[in-house]
Amino acid sequence: METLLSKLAHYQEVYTKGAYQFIEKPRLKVKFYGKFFRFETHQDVIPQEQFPDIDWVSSDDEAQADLHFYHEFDRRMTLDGFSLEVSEPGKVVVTTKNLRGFRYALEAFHMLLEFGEEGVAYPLVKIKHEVSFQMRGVIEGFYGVPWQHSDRLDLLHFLGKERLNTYMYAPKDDQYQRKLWRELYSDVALARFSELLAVAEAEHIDFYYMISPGNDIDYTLASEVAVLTTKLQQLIDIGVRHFGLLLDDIDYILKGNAKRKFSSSASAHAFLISTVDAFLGTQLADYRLVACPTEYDNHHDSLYLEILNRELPKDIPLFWTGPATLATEISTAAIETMANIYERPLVIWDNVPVNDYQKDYELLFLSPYENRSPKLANDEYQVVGIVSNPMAQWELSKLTVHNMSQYLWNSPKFEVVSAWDKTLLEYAGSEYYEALKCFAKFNPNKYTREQYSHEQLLKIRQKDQDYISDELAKLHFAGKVLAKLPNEAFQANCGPWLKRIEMDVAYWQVVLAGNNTELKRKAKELADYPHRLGTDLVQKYVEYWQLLAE
Ligand code: LTM
Repeated sequence: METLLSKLAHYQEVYTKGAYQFIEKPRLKVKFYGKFFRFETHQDVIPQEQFPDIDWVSSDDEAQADLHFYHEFDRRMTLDGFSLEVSEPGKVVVTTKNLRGFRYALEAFHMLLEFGEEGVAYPLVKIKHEVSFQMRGVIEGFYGVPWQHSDRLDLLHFLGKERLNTYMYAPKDDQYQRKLWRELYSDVALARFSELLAVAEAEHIDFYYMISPGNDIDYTLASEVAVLTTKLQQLIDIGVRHFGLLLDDIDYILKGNAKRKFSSSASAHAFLISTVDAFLGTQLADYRLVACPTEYDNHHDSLYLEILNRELPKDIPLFWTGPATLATEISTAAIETMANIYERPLVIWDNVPVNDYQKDYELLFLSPYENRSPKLANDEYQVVGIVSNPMAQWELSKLTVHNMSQYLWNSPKFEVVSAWDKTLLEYAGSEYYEALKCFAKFNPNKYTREQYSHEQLLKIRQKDQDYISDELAKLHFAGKVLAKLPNEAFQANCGPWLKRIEMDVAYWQVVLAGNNTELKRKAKELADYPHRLGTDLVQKYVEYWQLLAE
């Protein structure tokens, strides 16, 4: 009973007395009744590889089924939610509003089945889950070298596994996305997009193509709009149905003709977004457009937001990053204020764990998804969803994104401390868990938590060298353990920081030895090394005691 309930703990409603049904067969024969759409068969909706021990059948003459499995449609359910009932032996009923919800129900069903030597057992149980946020995922929206194609493929599988449903392609330094937005993609680039789209579809992920023409588009010229829509047409032609128009980080002071034609930059932006929306409407029966305003991180009203909101169709969602670009927190009070200003669906572009600002690329941000109100999902705020903008190091970003996925799945039940421990354990396995926990502690996200604990600062002030030696010894050991973690992508991402640990440990020995010339030489060597630990105890100690000034 305990294990069943703990296995199902991430679902909102679970009802069971613990009664089990047992079938003395090594394989199950399950008859599928697809009532969700006409002619639905198990081949349409069930990935066979997920259930190697089940023979699914849907034809009428297969009477000898061990289980009868019904899939039904219910329009009142929430998107991606499901209910699963095994209320009588031999009968499973899954009800959903969409196929993604069905996929999640299948996962739950899979968890229920216990295959053993003697046969298969399953409990009588009722499960119901409503996902907190409709849109859940990642925006590749950072400055710097964009991810590799292989990273993106890996990301799409990861999102599917994490029950996330959105990937937004918006790398600031894909020249064709921003600086050279007018240029068309080559056939090779389009083939890559097609491959991403195919994987996204298989994983039930919405693939968004985002474009950023705001730096130099002339809002007054029909020819400019035509260039933009021709570019979008390329993506439409290969099957993209979700788009974004990004007007962040641009100079929005109107110039020349635009100044005469539009009363404000907000009007120009509303015009462009509406025009793109209308264009998509002429090309696609079913599409989605989201837009990023230039003022995306307000914690107050503004003339820009007032005009944009007034002139833009109400159903187009706008991005908000929280009350700061790199938001320490997104509180209930903050969303309440901005929901009243946006007065439309909004998508939170959450700049965690991104490390592209100023010299943040020298750091890793390995922190939980924290300081986000559990009430962001409340209907009255119209938050459609949240997308995380990760680090250039995709593999290491998985930690925060995995943690975030738990919040997005069930925000009222999200407990950050236990969820983070679980995240680290699931990622690293028990052998590497402690090491990863220690390493992560030394690489906090400086926007959501302090880099030094109160205790660490106190010990430095007390000149407690033993404390620092102990802390460094733990980190050093953790680094050595992690260097053996069998994951190539992890090693590639982490390598430079594991080396930095070695350098810091050697530096500390020089500090302890008190050799001033060597100290200066080492300090220079470290300053030139482009990777740092956020919690840099040695550096803090050297600064506090002004050892380099002597
Ligand atoms: O946050 C937004 C909307 N735009 C940019 C991002 O592209 C960038 O990654 C983050 C973090 O530096 N800041 C921005 O302003």
